[in-house]
Amino acid sequence: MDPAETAELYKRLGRARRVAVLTGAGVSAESGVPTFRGADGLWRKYRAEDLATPEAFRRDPKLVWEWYDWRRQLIARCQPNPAHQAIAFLERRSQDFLLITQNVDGLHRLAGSIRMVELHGNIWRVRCLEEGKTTENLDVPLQAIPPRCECGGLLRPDVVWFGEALPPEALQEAFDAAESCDVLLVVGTSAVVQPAASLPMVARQRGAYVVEVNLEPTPLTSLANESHHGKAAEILPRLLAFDSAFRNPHSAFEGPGGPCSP
Ligand code: BJW
Repeated sequence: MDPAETAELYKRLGRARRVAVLTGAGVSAESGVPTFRGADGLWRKYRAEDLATPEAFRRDPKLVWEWYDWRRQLIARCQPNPAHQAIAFLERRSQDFLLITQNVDGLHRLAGSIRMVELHGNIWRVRCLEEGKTTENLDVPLQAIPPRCECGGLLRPDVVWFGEALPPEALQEAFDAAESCDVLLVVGTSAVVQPAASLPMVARQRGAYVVEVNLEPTPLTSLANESHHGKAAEILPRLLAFDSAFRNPHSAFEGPGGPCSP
């Protein structure tokens, strides 16, 4: 990690009024949640159009639910990792903060993040196709596949599939944050799925300092002010001085820009 870049991020965070973080599947990789793309990604074993589209669900709801039931069982065994914890720490250290996640696993909330929007929904919620009502469902494994609502209607996972609109309020909040933040951290996303992939571009155009953390280069890398390549669970705690802040809780962001909170 380049010390000059770390110092610059520290300075920016110290001065920032608004901080935003965009996360993708890579932030949960070290918790044991598979990513979508890449060598071990879900899309290597499964075809996205067979499982993550409304057409796939209409064609074969049982098949789609079996996949989600398998993923829910896997995620239920996972815990937040130091990357999730460092982001929750950054929220507590920031005046105005928004976490924008594409992940559906719920691990950010378990790590203590509060101010967040889930752009692609949440795997622990279901939606009734008859009533449109959304409810929490934590059954692991599911009691029946496909699960049904009390009204008899078919339930679907409350996630966003390809070709579907994102939750409008969450999307608006995400774009507002991208347009107005001083610093945007982009962690563990391939930055190819729209509209989330546009958020770093918007932030950069509006003058934000954009920092990427990813195992490998992405389409965002050339545009970001800083790119750090490696595991998020190792890089983020160091980058945000989360580990040293545990030893000295007053140290974080007291860099050249002064302490973060007034
Ligand atoms: C690590 C790491 C470690 C690993 N540390 N890093 C052409 C142009 C523009 C748009 C389109 C287009 N063609 C089609 C579209 C639209 C489409 C789209 O963007 N497609 C692209 C693939 C081309 N988008 C949509 O359809 C969206 N809706 C939409 O556009 O609606 C329009 C509309 C408006 C009004 C009415 C109706 C419609 C919806 C997108 C929904 C995406 N859904 C999914 C599934 C969610 C549910 C579920 O989980 O089952 O969301 S797909 C999947 O991709 C999931 C993710 O959230 C999303 C993004 O993936 P992510 O998080 O980036 O993961 P990966 O695996 O891609 O990357 C992981 C990264 O981590 C890698 O870079 C690794 O290197 C890194 N990494 N380990 C750090 N330890």
